[in-house]
Amino acid sequence: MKNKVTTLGQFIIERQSDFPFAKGELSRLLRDIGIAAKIVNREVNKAGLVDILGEAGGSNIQGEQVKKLDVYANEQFIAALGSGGETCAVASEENEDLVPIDTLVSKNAKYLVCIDPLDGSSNIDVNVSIGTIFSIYRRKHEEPASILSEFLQKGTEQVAAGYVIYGSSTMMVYTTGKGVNGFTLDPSIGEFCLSHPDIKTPSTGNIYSVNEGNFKHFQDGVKAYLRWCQEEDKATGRPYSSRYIGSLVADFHRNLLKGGIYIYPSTKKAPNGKLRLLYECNPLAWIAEQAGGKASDGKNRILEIKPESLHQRVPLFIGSPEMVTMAEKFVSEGG
Ligand code: AHM
Ligand code: MG
Repeated sequence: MKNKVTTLGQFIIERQSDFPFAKGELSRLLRDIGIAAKIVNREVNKAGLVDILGEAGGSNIQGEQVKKLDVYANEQFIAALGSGGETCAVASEENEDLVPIDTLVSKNAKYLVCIDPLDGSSNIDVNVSIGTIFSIYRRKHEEPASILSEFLQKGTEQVAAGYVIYGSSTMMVYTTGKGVNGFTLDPSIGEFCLSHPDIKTPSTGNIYSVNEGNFKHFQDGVKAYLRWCQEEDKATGRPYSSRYIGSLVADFHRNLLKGGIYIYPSTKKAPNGKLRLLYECNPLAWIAEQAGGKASDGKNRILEIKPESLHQRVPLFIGSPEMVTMAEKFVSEGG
């Protein structure tokens, strides 16, 4: 007999009782994100047809403007969140300012969404895995004037967070604070199906992921940690393997399943690193922790950093807990 298939929609309904005070709004919001992800997935899959359909940013054979995929993804997610009616504003990597959702259905919406609609910009046009990252907060006050400050909640206040990876298969992975579950898109039925229930990350691994091209610009503690990763040591399985795709979601996802550490440290040019706290680091940090992993800026827990602005950057050390702890030790000792 075939195993029972659980779709994302069924799973969300089954888990609704995890939120005894919610009336199904968060479930509907997650479902809306799943629908937008499928639409974006369709376009991402067609990206290889640029010669036929027209290059992103240029025009197609009908002379129509072809949207860049990241712009397209942003519009799709914002439209899905807008028509769903549960979101009152969105903070997106693609928009300098907050995007208020002002529709009749969203008048009393309770949720705020932070999103990186299509992460891994350098990989979008070259058929390499990319992703979407999202983070959801509950509104604390009703006054419109407070919306910006409500987006600046610590990561510990997230009510749901997840990512979609557009890879060799497309997956959605999310948490609502009760573990992490992964769903693989079955294109033949157009549904995300539960494929990775209750994901747990190994406590240690043998992969380190960092842009070593920037090595010269790293602080001494990070350099010392990377040299340590490359040393030979049978007991800890070193030297570790270096794996770096340059798409945060893809690098994070692989390390989550196999064990490993992803690092985007501060550099001389970028003292706060590159990645954004609200829609890149916080959601992945919560997923990592929910899977038994760890996420830090080299010193402090990512989820406890109080954001000061929407597009704030922070250094990121994330993955298997023992590896992140070891990297922190090198950083604190300074080399
Ligand atoms: P993006 O939001 O412009 O795509 O930048 C984020 C990406 C991450 O996905 C990736 O891990 C990192 O930037 C790679 O940066 P670099 O090319 O500096 O190594
Ligand atoms: Mg990004």
